[in-house]
Parts: sequence; structure tokens; C-alpha cells
Amino acid sequence: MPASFIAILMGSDSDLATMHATLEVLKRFGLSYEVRLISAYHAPARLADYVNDAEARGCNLFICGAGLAAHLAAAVAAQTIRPVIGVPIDSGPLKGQDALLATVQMAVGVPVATVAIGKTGAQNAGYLAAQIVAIGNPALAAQLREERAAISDKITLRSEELQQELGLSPAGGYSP
Ligand code: RP5
Repeated sequence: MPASFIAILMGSDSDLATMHATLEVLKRFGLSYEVRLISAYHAPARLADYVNDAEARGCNLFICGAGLAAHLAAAVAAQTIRPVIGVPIDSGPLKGQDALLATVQMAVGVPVATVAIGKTGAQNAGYLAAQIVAIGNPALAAQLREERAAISDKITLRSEELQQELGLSPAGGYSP
């Protein structure tokens, strides 16, 4: 692993389908990461050992995806003062509402930056991680700004196309 990296943890193999979205964003921004399946319930000692070891090897940020009564991000946050981002996975009968509350409702002094439920949250976990790393990385900051500008340009272009498609005036109006 390089000098600094991001650790992606999941409570179960079943979380990977959602967490792939995080990996894709991190890859696009050229960020190094490693991935581990570690259950906060089934392997609490292994989880603590991993967090301490990862931090010693240069992990600067943890992203944790878990569903149901999701305690993974909390258990990681309890072991480190590195930023922890929690992704509530939309699994189980409550479709991630349970995981959202379990992940976001942390005690004072042990925060978990909680993103949206499911794939959108997994993507935003990648963006948030990139933005945190970009504080000390001007090239990455420029890349993030460029992507936002490109999205903004795309919306403006689509709005202009809509005027044509809907037969509206360039100002966007309709008069009978
Ligand atoms: C959680 O329970 C995992 O994070 C996963 O989202 C959920 C279901 O786990 P499996 O039954 O698929 O192992 O701990």
C-alpha cells in the first residue's frame, strides 16, 4: 500500500454490490484504497486490530458500509480519530432506515459522517473522502472542481435543448 490510503470496510459480502459505487469514485480520483469484510458483531477484536494496524500503515480515512442495526462505522470510530464515513446499506425489511439511524446517531465526541442510504450514499462517500483528501492536495481539488463545472455545464446545455424541444422562447416562456 502507498504512504496514505483509504480503508473501505463492509459488514458482509452482500454490501459489496452497493459499495462498488464508492470504489468507482475513488478510482476515478486516483485515490489508493484497500477493502476488508469485517463484522462489528461477529469479529469485534479483529475489527479493532485491523483499525489500529491500518492507521499505523497510513490509513487516513475509513469508509464503512453496513446494513440492519449497522454498528460497523461506530465500532471503527471508537478506535480512531481519523475521519469515518458511514454508508447505510439499503438491505433488510426496513430498506436501510434502520442502518441510517444506527450510523448517524453517534454519541458526542465520536462522530460518523453519515451519507445517504444505498448507492447514492456510497457514491457520496467517495466524493466526501476525495474532498477531505483534497484539503492537502491542490491537483485533486482542481479535479473535483472540474467535475462540478462539467455537471453544471451539462445541466445548462440540457436546459437550452429543452427550450427547443418544448417550443419555448429562449427565455423559457410560453405564451398562447
Ligand atoms: C449487516 O447485515 C451487513 O452489513 C449487511 O448489510 C447485513 C446483512 O448481512 P448478511 O446476512 O448478508 O451477511 O451486518
